[in-house]
Amino acid sequence: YLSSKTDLGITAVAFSGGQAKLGVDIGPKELIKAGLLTSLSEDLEYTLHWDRLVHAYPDLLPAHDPRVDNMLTPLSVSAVTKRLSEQVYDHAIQGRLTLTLGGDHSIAMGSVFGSAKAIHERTGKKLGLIWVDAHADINTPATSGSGNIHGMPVAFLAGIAKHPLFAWMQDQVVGKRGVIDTSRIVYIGLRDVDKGEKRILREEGIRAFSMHDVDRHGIGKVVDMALDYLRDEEGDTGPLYLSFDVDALDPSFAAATGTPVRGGLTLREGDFICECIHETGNLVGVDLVEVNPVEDRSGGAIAEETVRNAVSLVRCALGESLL
Ligand code: B3U
Ligand code: MN
Ligand code: MN
Repeated sequence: YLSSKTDLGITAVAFSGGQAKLGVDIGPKELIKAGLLTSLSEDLEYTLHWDRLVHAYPDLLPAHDPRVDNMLTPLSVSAVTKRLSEQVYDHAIQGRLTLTLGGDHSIAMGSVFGSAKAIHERTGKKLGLIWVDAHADINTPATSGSGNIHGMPVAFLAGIAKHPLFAWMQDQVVGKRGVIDTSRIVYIGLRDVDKGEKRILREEGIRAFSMHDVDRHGIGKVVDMALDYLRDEEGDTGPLYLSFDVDALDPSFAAATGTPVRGGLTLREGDFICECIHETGNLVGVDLVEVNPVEDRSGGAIAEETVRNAVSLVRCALGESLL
């Protein structure tokens, strides 16, 4: 589904407006400082297409951005994700693999939208979305307890949630309802899912592998089941998008994040998921989000560890472990 296996389109997004804690906006800078991009070009031999900017989109952020229908800072989130969707689209329409560094998880509304649109135009195929996270991020504005939009991106992408402020997401409908069909979403790592979200998952019949499933079956079986679920009769998964929230990892591996939840994936389990998705040869886009270096009261060691592990996840998704 890509025009080359080595062209990588990178977008770095310094955005924290999908939730309330400052610091997640410096995630991309820290990932880059830790050598992520040099290792992708030097070790993994990708040709990087990067504007060398970490986008904060100051021109898009309104001075006044009050709560609307229970959504916090909706104007900022909508404007930034719309712009990001265009940036990712511009990479993806040229057949590049895309990598988007966040930022909080609301940015996936833009990155996944841009990728899904480009892939559909290029190949006629619908994107499969693998969402690795402690949380389901499928609240609607009505079900959300926090009002934080980083808890809602899947609902908007699937068209379960719709809102006039996010009308741009309905401009070009690739799927039946939203840009991603609910039948092409699969979760891994869930362990902190709100009551309203559980109801949505059940009603929509969305495939989700919780930490309970990881314990029961082991990560190998879970990843097999997740990929099998997306396969067609010929065994093809179709184009795959990996949206990885670093809080899917256990806090012992990734505590520098806004909402750490105990009982998560080990680093190896996280890396393994990424490796298996790479192995399919069908990966077209990756997000790595919710690294918050400020969420560290240890003087830096925890943030450094989280950043290092996040770098490992991305490297594994991009082929690090191939011999
Ligand atoms: N489900 C809660 C909490 C949450 C979602 N995503 C994160 N936290 N990182 C919410 O606010 O929607
Ligand atoms: Mn998330
Ligand atoms: Mn999360």
